[in-house]
Amino acid sequence: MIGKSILRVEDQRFLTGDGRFIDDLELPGGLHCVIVRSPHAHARVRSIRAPGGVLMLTGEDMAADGVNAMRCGWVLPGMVEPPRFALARGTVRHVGEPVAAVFAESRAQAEDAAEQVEVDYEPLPLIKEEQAFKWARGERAATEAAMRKAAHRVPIALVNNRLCGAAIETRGCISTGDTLYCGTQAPHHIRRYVCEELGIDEGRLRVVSQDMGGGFGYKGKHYPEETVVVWAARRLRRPVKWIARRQESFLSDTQGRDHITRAELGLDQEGRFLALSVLTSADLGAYVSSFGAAIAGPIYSALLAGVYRTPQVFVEVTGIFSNTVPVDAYRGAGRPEACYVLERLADKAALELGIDRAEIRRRNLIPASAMPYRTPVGPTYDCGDFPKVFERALEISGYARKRARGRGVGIACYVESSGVAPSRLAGMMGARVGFYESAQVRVAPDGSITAYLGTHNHGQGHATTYAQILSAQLGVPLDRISIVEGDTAAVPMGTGTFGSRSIAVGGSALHVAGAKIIAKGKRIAAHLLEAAAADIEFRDGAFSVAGTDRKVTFQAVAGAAYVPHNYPLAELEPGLDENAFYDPPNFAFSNGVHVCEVEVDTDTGAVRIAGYWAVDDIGTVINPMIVEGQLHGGVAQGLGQALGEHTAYDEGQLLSASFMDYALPRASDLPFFESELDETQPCTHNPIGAKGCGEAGTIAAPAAVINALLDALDSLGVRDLEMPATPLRVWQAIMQR
Ligand code: MCN
Repeated sequence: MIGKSILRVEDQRFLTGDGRFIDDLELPGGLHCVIVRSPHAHARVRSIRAPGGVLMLTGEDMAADGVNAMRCGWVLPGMVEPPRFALARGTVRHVGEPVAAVFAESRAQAEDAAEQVEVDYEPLPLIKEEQAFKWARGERAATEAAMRKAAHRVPIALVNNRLCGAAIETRGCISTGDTLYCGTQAPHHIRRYVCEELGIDEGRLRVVSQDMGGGFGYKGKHYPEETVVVWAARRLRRPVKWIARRQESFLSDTQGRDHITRAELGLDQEGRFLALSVLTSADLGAYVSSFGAAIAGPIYSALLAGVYRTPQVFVEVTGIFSNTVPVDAYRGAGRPEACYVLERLADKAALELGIDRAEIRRRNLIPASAMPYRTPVGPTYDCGDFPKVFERALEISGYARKRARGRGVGIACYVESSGVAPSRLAGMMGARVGFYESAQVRVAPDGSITAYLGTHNHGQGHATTYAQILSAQLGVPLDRISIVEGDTAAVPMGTGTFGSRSIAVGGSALHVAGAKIIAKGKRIAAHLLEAAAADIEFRDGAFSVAGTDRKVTFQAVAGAAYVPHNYPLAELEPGLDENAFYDPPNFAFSNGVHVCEVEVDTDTGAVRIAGYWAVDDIGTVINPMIVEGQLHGGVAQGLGQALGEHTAYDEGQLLSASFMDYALPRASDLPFFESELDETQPCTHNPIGAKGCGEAGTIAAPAAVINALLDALDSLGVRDLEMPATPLRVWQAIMQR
């Protein structure tokens, strides 16, 4: 079962039109809610008025009900956290900030009513350089000293463009007051935040998140509308439904990336890296969203050693506020930004020192023999054979091949902190939540199994891969295993799906719960077989007495557990139902090397991806087909960042609020990807040896593409290109050289 490309069991539902998305849900007697949003980037709200007959609630009503400010999930030491309310109280800090909620019997009526709301704003100047935090990693003085001794110093200035997510279904929240239905990647976290704000016991709110057309990181965060609909449903004593219009998504979904970085690499005569210093300014938007600060600070900075053996690395991140939509996780979350800095620098250094771009990397890769390897920026990599993966990627991509004019090739090596996260480490850096995962394995009397996990499946194939893990462990056929996620009433506890954590953390919790099932099953089997528990073996779905042919099936043991007529009741509870919480001792360090070949039309600046090769080490692979799909999706998003996507603001006004302006890649823009997995380095600290794969492509692709483009344009004298490298930008770079 482990390592088999089993077709995704969940797809039948989607392909036959049986998906149940958030907007499919209609609650009898429900009201439709439309949010009135600020058209100003920064303003004082003087008054809000609605004509008679319009049912409207505002921040003042929330304040009168004692609703607390929104909570963010991770607060860095010394961080400034401007109070953020689900409905604005007094000021607004970005276009799209919720100001009032209007309710009516139909969506159309609510839209009309919202247009009648009159808000008197006093526009304020945009905030400038308002600092949220400073976060540093590594030794500043030692890095400066090493830099001074370097034979070569290579500086670079980079922009990591701001992105936004684009799930097929927009966000939505529906509440009865006792239950919140919403498309979220982290139902238990959302329950906690909403309950804290409304002052209700967590046991009294159920959060349900089913099909939602993708999440991409941004649906894992806490949003104002979640609190608004639960509060309004309680106050109005009617169900309340809010669904974002697409344009509203651009104005209210958290956005991603947005770094400005100046970095310098010091090298010796032979091109060996001696010191790296990185200064980054990270725009957090108007408020600190759930993990916005953590991604810009700890998560990004921890990966700035990358796959390289640089003895001194110093990183300083300044988090700043701006009058824009808050920034938070977007697939990759901090890791693509780190990879981009390192890989652009490696190429620039190669060019300046006259060393081949593969060769300069080869001279600096951390060898497998150095594992476990402690980086100067915090993490200790437990395993990985970076040079092996590297050489293989060069080989399958034909890196050394001579290329036609107008073509270029680029390399990007990455290492990723998947399997987020050891709770203790996160706590030391300001996290307000834990990062374990929980799994419950409930065996029915007939031997079939339902497993409940705190992660969330929104395209990753969990219903299949989790079942594969259990099937391999317990010998129960796949079609007798059901996976339940996304309902706080069914799943005892959970953290959610983000940071490519489900397999490494959720899968491990599942495995630990499965082991408890086997341990208890052995005791039941020992009783049935009249043997000592220590003599019972479990293999191929049956319990047997070691060295004999006496055995009892898993199904028979399950039956005995629930019909305990012949059962050791004095020493064992009936039932076969086990729970496990798994908190990872370390991150799972997925790594890989991606190579991209591009072809540039130098007359128009149009770029075609001519080839894309990836070799990834994600430890033990559960389902190669699903993993390949995850890698493809990730690469597609990474190519989107490199070539087309950009969230543009002008004086606080969003210029890219539709898909006419925000250029997602299309299928016809993408090549066939060639991907290989190296399974020789299983994760050393989790029971299944798996590392995450859900973000890998997004991390490596932008750097691989831009490096390839600069290679293609090298003979034309182009030395720098900003993302997204649209045809206009490429053409301008050629003209301005
Ligand atoms: N897998 C495997 N073997 C491994 C690693 C993973 O078979 N060694 C399988 C897993 O069992 C799982 C899938 O690959 O079915 C992804 O696992 P993992 O890497 O643990 O990532 P998560 O399930 O935690 O997914 C999160 C990740 C993130 S952070 C974003 S954002 C993202 C993504 O996955 N958003 C997605 N992939 C997405 N895919 C779709 N279709 N839609 C999104 O919104």
